[in-house]
Amino acid sequence: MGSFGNPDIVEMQSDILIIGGGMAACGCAFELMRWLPEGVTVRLVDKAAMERSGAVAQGLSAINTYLGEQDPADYVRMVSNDLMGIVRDDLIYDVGRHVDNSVELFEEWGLPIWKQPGDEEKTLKQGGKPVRSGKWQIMINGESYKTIVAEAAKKALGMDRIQERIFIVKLLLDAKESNRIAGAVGFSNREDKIYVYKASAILCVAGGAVNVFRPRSVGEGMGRTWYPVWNSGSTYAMVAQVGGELTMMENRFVPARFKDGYGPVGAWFLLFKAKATNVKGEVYMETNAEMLKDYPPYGLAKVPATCLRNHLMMKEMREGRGPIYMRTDTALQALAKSYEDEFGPKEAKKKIKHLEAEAWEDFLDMCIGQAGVWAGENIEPEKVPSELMPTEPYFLGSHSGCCGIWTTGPSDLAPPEWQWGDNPPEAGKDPAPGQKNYNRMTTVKGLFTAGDGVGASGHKFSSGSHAEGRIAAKAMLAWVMDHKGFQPTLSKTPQQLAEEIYMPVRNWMEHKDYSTMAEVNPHLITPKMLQMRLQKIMDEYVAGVGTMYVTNEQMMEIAVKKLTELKKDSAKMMARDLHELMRAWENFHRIYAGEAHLRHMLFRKETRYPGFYYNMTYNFVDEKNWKCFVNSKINPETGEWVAFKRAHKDLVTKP
Ligand code: SFD
Ligand code: AMP
Repeated sequence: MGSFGNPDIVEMQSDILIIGGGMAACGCAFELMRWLPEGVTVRLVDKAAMERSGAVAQGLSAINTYLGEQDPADYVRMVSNDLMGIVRDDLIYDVGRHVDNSVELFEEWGLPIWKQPGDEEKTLKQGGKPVRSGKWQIMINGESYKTIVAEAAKKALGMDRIQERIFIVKLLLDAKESNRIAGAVGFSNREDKIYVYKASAILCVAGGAVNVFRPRSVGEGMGRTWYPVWNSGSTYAMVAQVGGELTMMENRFVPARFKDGYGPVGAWFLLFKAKATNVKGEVYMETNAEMLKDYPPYGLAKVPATCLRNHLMMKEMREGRGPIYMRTDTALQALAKSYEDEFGPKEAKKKIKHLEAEAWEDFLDMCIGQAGVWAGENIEPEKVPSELMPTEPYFLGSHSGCCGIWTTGPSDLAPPEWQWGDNPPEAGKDPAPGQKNYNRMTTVKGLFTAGDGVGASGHKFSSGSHAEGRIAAKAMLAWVMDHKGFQPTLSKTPQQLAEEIYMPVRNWMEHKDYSTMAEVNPHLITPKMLQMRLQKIMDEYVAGVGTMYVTNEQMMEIAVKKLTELKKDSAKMMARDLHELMRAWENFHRIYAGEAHLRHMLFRKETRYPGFYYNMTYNFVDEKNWKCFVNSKINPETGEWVAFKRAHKDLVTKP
């Protein structure tokens, strides 16, 4: 039996390894088991418990991608516009044409999906019409959404193929074949055990990155953020460290959210038709509409891009016309009046009660903290408005952001430069022609991703991430079948890997008696302190909330220097128990994700996403020179980063 500081080492091998247990992982697991050929082995490893892990842990109240009768090409147009034109149409179209089937499965597995009057008894598959909150979004009773989706994945895989509460620390390249994935290594956060995995194909789907920037809620509300605190950039960091090409890491998502509780706004804007106003009651989307003309065509679209909606809101805050309010009161009152006019007072009363319940349920389903704020502050949303606030930045590739990893696209849609197999492209070069393509493979052979992992293709949300996991599953099976003879070889022994992982534990054991307090010890840094230092740098120099999302080239150069020092000092991080060991490794991942973001921001000489961040050295959109992907890559041997452009291509005609 292992003990703290002296863990057991367990070696495991499977053809396929899934890292993560979120929406993409569950989709992949489910799809793999539909096709799994005899003799092919699979393993899924999640740092938490699949039933409540990842971004959908709390549940959701809407599924934001369900196309129904709409054309996937229109979906591509919407996503492209929302992300200021620089996206991969092939990847988005691919999600669009597959996503509905995942939603239909969720319903089959027990997820209640709201239906229009008269269609309550019909499933989506039977032609039941969903209640749409917006053009692409449908309403659900989704408190148990993740539980339902995870149950189906667990049932498909069987628990003997699943390991929970194991944090993957790094991916491992093959010792014999260059740029070829061979395995991963992690540790249990419950037992003194290190796990060394070998595999022929790996899906790295550990979600986006939260807590890289200083959150608005600090001491009093530490841990309160909008995106899931548990996702710490592992996807981007681990893939980058083995040389996988990243794309659009300069993109971030700064959602406008209900202040302090981080309650999402979509249902309020789209379903309840609420307006957001400044302190004078002016609708800034109307009074500041002129500003959109600076950003054609994205600003002049019917629905201006998410960052531009922020851009108009932030002007009000900067010029002292805050707070910004979501007018829940006038929206609910207007709906109540329309019920009275249509149904008369008695029937209307019932409907209004139901409406108010829905307003609360929107938060109770996916952001309980916001319902807590309303209750704690005696807010009755039908009577008073609630404050909105732009949050700290997050990195994600599945919601209204598009940072992530550069992958292949579907063979029938992607142009040749976005397809590869055994001979992935080098930095800035095109892949060799005529290769068999494997959809959603990164530029590392055998390494795949999906969901928040795939860059330049946002607005997949929960359903699209699940569908993308399924897409990757099929390609991974093809990869495994086509590389049957592959025997992964690791360049380090399991003992060497274990020593690397337990470094923070060794630090603690060696130096703990130097002082009486862990926080005051020149040899040690607690993960909590290191995280705060990272967040301070990112906040103050890389356009966090502290500077109202503003930075410039000189400030970012300072951040590069500070991050370099931080990285050196991170070798002193300590861990007093397994939980703290996980916190330490989360920070190593956050640092890489933050550094990638910073390096991409420095490379892109324009402000492509006003409202998400402003680079005041180049505070404009430059369509001529910068309508291109910014990609980057680390040399896994030297650790050196390079950033470079890749050409953008529209596959779907845009207005
Ligand atoms: O309201 C490791 N999302 C919404 N999607 C919708 O469809 N509708 C909504 O209503 C949505 N909204 C919303 C959403 C998210 C959140 C947090 C809120 C509100 C409050 C977005 C989706 O949830 C999101 O797009 C998908 O979940 C992304 O899927 P995926 O698979 O890429 O990530 P994941 O589900 O978070 O899973 C990550 C997994 O990785 C594990 N993990 N495992 C091992 N080792 C490591 N080092 C690991 N690091 C992480 C995690 O435990 C998890 O299992 S609304 O705002 O619009
Ligand atoms: P959110 O609650 O902000 O995460 O948004 C949920 C969904 O609604 C996403 O698909 C958003 O793109 C969309 N959405 C949110 N606010 C607006 C808005 N003001 N106009 C159009 N779409 C929106």
